[in-house]
Amino acid sequence: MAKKFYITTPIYYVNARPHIGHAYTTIACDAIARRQRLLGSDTYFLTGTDEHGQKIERAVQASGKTPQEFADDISGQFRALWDRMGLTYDDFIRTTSERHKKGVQALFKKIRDNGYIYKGTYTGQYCVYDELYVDAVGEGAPCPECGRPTETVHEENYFFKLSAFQEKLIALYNDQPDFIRPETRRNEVMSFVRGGLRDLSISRSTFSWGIPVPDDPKHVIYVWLDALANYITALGYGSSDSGKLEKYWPADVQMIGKEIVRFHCVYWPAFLMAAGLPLPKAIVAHGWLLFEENKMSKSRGNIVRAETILEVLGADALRYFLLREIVFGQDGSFSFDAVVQRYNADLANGLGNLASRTLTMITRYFKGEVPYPSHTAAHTAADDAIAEVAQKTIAESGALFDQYQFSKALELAWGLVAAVDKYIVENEPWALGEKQDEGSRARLATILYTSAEALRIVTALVHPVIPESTARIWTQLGLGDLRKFPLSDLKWGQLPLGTKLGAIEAVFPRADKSAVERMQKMEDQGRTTAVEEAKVAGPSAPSDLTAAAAPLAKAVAAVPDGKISIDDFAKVELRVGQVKVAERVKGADKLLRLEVDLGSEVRQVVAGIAEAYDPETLVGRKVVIVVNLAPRKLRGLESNGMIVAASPEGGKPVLASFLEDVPVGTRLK
Ligand code: ME8
Repeated sequence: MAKKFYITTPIYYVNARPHIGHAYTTIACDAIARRQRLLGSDTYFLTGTDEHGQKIERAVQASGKTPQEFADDISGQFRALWDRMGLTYDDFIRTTSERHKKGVQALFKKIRDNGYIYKGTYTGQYCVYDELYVDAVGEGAPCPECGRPTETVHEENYFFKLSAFQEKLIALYNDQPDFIRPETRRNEVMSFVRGGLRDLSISRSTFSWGIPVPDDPKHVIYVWLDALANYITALGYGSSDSGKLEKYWPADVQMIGKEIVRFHCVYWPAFLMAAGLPLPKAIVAHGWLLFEENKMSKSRGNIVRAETILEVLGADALRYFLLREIVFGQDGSFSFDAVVQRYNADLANGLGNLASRTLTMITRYFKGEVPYPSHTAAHTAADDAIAEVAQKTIAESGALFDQYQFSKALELAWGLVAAVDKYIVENEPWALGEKQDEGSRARLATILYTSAEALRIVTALVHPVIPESTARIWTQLGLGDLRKFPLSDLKWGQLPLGTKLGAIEAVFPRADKSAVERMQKMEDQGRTTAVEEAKVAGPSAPSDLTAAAAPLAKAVAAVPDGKISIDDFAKVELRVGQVKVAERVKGADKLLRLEVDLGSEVRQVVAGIAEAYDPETLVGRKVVIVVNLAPRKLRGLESNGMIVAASPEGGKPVLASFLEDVPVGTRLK
């Protein structure tokens, strides 16, 4: 019977549209799932969206939609993007689906019946951004995880006896050293748990966008218990059909970003233990995609959308870049330049060129049929060397891939591409092609067979990473459907002699210089959609002092005598904000990047005030923000709101401020 293999991504929040950070995790899981299928495993790949909680409820408030309409829209966008990219998930779970709600309630009941849930009172700080109870003191105290202001929660809650699991968790980490990967994350978790675990509040009663607690619907279940349960509710936990659960649970790999390690490596196994369920085999945490040195995130507003790269270079280019360029587990930078460079060097000039020159020569010299290699006189040590490199690559590249070392695995595969390129250059098949004597023909046949066989091997090996283009090369090799190829049997010498090649076409057309520019432009122009996105994400978007003010002036100056109506003025939403973070923007003398607390959210605003104010002097200061301006990007940073200042002719801007104290978030009218 085939070995089963169950892999999951985190389920993504629907407070904003997907960006390449989400694509990164999902692509990595897709590549692993594809490899497992080729190796013959009965594979199940799950992804989905996380749709409840206070963070989503707040995001919805600005949208004029119901929470469900809102969630339907964004969840649909995630799914549509994954489909457009050809990701091979087997199921897409939504936490607002009935099957999930039932499963979560069943899990809650099970844990309660097992004696691990009790009622108590919680007073403390809550970070809505992280949906996390934190150790901090006082309203607005910064969250120790993300630095955003926390809110004081005083509620009667249900509590989970997390403290009862401290020793069991330590034993788990010791007994299963591979439970948390990589090692650095494991060490962090160990020291967190050793530091002591307090019981966890697992219900909320001050808002309603969640799954009701069974038998006590005034409370909704804490969003992380709700969300984590997806990994089993998708398999039918809590339903009458538990076939998939029995077959696939426990998960073989649960892939996450490093910021949600605690939820997956502490809370999740504790919930499972409390419910008497088996634990996943491995939680694998990768690093962050950075853009201009910061974590790419919707709240920072420095995201890049996957669609931009798909449009210009295709899905395989994005997949290859992310898995080749970033050392898995570490943070890695994204730039359009780097994507285009990788694409041209490794795909267009590397694999693409090897495929086209090999297949074109077979067509020209052997009427498009794979030639018979010589085993005697026309055979040389150089041919054997290629076969050896190929065999070694099969063994080593696969092992590296299975250890999540995608970058090294691909580097090795491209080592084979380079070896064959060199082999072709040194053996000059084009010169032999001019000759008709038997010896030359036999040598030419051997060289082209060797090249085609190496091409076949590298194509099969990297198929999980670049599925679309390798499937096309495979068809050009005359080999049919690559998805059905049994990868575990891959070895040198399987290319059937005399195979008729398919139609030959370039798989990776070279990207010209304008590719970078086009992608950058598309990102900057994505502003119409970004308006919605920023409203949704809560934090972040537009302003350089003067540039951002222009569209505003245009919008309100419509009345003939130059006056505007009170209704026009009311369109401009001005609020009191407090600067939490202020820093200079690299390479821009006039700009400061600010994070401004508006009471209900923290916004990123980029403002042209660097020549008038030192960033340090602004932290803690109350300012006036135009809240409802369309977001825009300045120096790659999204600015979401405009800071109000007097701008004397030829002088420096002076920030609007108050003589009396005013609460953060107050509207000016
Ligand atoms: O945390 N670099 O959802 P989320 C790399 N709903 N990966 C990134 C990334 C970046 N810059 N940005 C996002 C949640 N990701 C919860 C999860 S699971 C039961 C609930 C990826 O929408 C990465 O996988 O904030 C990260 O962990 C995840 O998206 C967070 O997505």
